[in-house]
Amino acid sequence: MSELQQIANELRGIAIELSFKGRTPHLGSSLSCADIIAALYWEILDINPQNPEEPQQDRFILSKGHAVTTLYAALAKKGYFPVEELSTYVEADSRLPEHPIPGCIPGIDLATGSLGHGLSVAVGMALANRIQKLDNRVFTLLSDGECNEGSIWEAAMFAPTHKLGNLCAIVDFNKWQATGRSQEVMSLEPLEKKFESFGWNTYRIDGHSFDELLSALRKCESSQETPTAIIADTVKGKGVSFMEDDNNWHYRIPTKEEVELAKRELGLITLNS
Ligand SMILES: Cc1ncc(C[n+]2csc(CCOP(=O)(O)OP(=O)(O)O)c2C)c(N)n1
Repeated sequence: MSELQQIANELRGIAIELSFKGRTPHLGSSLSCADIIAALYWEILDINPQNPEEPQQDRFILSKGHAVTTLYAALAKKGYFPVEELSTYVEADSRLPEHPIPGCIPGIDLATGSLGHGLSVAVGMALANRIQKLDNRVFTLLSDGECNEGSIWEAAMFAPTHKLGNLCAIVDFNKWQATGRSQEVMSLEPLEKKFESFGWNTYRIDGHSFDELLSALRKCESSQETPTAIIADTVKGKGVSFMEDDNNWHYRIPTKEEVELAKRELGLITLNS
């Protein structure tokens, strides 16, 4: 297992524990994007966790805010806040609410959870960087169901018009939304062609292949004039056999036994432990 895969699985393990402890849903959503978040935070983002307010660094907006447990896991492991604080998740007065809120922990720039807003704000941040001649980039992670919202396509039209080459939108295309198959609720295909026709550099990749993820993410260069869209084909619940591609895990909370089983599958607990 590669080091990056190991990290992604650790993020998955934390997301599973948090769902169990906090009795919060959206576990399948957190698991589908763990590889994307690991690739971003460990290989791509130029960030300074010790000084998150410093303007000269890349920014990441988790537009699909309901998957925040994976982001909390990454931010803790990266040093934005103490790992021990994860145990306070969703408790009264915790800095780790069920959806991300800026001002709670460092590293969260936008309140998300109400879907459809991340790309518009990321566009604004990228434009602000361009105006201020800052060369840092803005990345945002969208979900496929979220791409049904009109606000996404307004932002998608704006970004190429204003030559926002410092912007990268990644779609965690796990083919499910809350109540059904994305294709049946409102079809997005061919999604990469839609972004392309709006003027984006577009890549369609396997969102669980680190080679493909890193190769596509590295193509977002601040010096370019064209924004980048990465359509990442993923599996909801990825990494745990009994959660994969089963949309019950959009809402279901694991039992203690399921937590143990899942962590074993992820290589986080040996059979003897
Ligand atoms: C504006 C808005 N409407 C409804 C919801 C409730 N909700 C939470 S997750 C979700 C859909 C999840 O599907 P998708 O966006 O594809 O993300 P996934 O969980 O599959 O990664 C919905 C409708 C919301 N968060 N925001």
